[in-house]
Amino acid sequence: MANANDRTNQIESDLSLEFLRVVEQAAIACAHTMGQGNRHLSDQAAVEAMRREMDTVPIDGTIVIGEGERDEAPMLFIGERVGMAQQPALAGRTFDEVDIAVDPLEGTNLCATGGPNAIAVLAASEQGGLLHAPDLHMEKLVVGPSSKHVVDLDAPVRDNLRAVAHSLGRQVDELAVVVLDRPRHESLIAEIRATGARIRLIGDGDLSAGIAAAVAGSGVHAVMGTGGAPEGVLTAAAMRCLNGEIFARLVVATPEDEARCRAMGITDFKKIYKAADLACGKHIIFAATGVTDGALMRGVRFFGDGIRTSSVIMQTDPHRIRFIDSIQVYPGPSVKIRF
Ligand code: VTB
Repeated sequence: MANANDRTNQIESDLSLEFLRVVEQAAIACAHTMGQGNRHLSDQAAVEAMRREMDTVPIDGTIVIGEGERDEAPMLFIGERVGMAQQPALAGRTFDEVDIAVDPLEGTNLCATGGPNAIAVLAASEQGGLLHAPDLHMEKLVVGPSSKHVVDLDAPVRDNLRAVAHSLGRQVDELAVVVLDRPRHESLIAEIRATGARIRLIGDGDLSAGIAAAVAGSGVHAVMGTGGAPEGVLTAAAMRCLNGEIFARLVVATPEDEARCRAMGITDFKKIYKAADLACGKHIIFAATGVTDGALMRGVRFFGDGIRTSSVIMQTDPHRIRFIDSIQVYPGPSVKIRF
């Protein structure tokens, strides 16, 4: 007979596939808007599709990182309850309580312009397993498994890059560091350039870049600089699965920022968080589908006979990473599928 642990694993492994279709549907919906130049339209398409699909997942879910607080966002707002437990017809049935962090379209501008690395993404854990982070900026340093014990958020850039290069058995000028292209990173970029390391400046999407940094062979060795805190929590969930690391500190600049932190239970504004702090859950699931082509996942392809998506599903328990290539086939007798 299955013991309690087996049962949890069973539930989780089933759920990871349920979450796969949630991110697939979000990606497909917004991919239809690729290049239309309307980031709000792209985002809305992803949010609506994700919300709809989420309610068919057998969970009692709560959004802990979402599209903003209730009055700002009509759907997938922080605190919103999602999942099959919300269906009146199923009242009385019990479902696992799951906390969920979503970014239905990470890289709205990337999708709107057809740029690379837009993804639909979510992370889930047992209750309390994901930090309720306010939508502030966050300083971040993301590295893969080989480099996670040799870097420090407060160390000079030069020291960190030397350490990363050494841990990867290469020269500093053989590294590729991803940095968001923002005026606030002017001095960071100058410091990285001074070391000779190569830089890939990106318009958006430090989450995709963070995932890539933790996967050998992706061509990304570190992500540096300040991005969004919600993306930081999602990155942390991915790091828990990939054995990489994120070092992160909230940017709390004003009394209003402080108040927003306090409202979420955060009182230590200087704390350097690691993946296990931002995503402390025992059971973490991370699911992402490519919207546009990226380092790890291809974008959504519409090919006449169906729709092809490329996704990654990762979980901590059982510890498993799956790269998934799905084809949704249109009805018809002469449909052709290619390998
Ligand atoms: C980054 C980036 C995101 O927000 O986190 C960024 O990775 C941070 O905010 O794709 P700023 O735009 O203020 O720099 C995004 O661009 C959008 O969520």
